Amino acid sequence: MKKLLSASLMCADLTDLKPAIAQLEDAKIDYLHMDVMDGAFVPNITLGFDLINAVKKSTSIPLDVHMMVNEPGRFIDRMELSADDIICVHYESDVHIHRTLEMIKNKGCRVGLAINPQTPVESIKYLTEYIDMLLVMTVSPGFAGQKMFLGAKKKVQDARKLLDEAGLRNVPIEVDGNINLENGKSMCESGAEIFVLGTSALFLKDKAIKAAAEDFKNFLG
Ligand code: S6P
Ligand code: MG
Repeated sequence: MKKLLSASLMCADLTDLKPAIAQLEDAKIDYLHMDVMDGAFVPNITLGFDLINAVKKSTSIPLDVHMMVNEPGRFIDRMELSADDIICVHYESDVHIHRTLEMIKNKGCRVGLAINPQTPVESIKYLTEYIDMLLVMTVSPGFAGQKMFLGAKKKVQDARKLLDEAGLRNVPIEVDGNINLENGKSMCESGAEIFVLGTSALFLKDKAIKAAAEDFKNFLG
């Protein structure tokens, strides 16, 4: 499966998004990763639905919306998205998350399911047929600039095995949190196919976005 890059927009210059999005288009980034936080499921508040809808209208890059909010089903209707866009919700964020996965499918978007570092991959065993993507968090969600948790590599391997055994080789694994040039390759070898790039690999002080994206792609080979 082709390796895809998803740029974490909360790590861009939030006072000047248009040039950042133009650079991401130029760099042929595959997705814009939009982090939605509610100050309850995670201890931070980030991008909101008005911004998501505005960004959607301003670019042809598909959106990869990562909902870090309690009961995300309450907000699915707030987003004006299309069939290429992913809405990803956390397994831990609703006791009836299966219903939310169906809501996303009925809306006509791609369905993503995310799991926190401590959530066993087996937790999602009976939900795999409802999803188009599995997001394995490689940090505890809430903030950019954190360090990858120690079990991340093994967890991606276990997640890939679970999906393959379910006959779902075509369901990609996304990794999010501290993905960089050092750990990118082992994430890739472990079975990750979509890489969320933030402060560790794409929005860097000493390198332009396009050059950083190219370095990461070349590195993966
Ligand atoms: C974190 C969020 C992520 C971050 C991304 C930032 O809760 O879901 O998408 O934006 O991890 O990248 P980095 O390289 O700063 O960790
Ligand atoms: Mg994220």
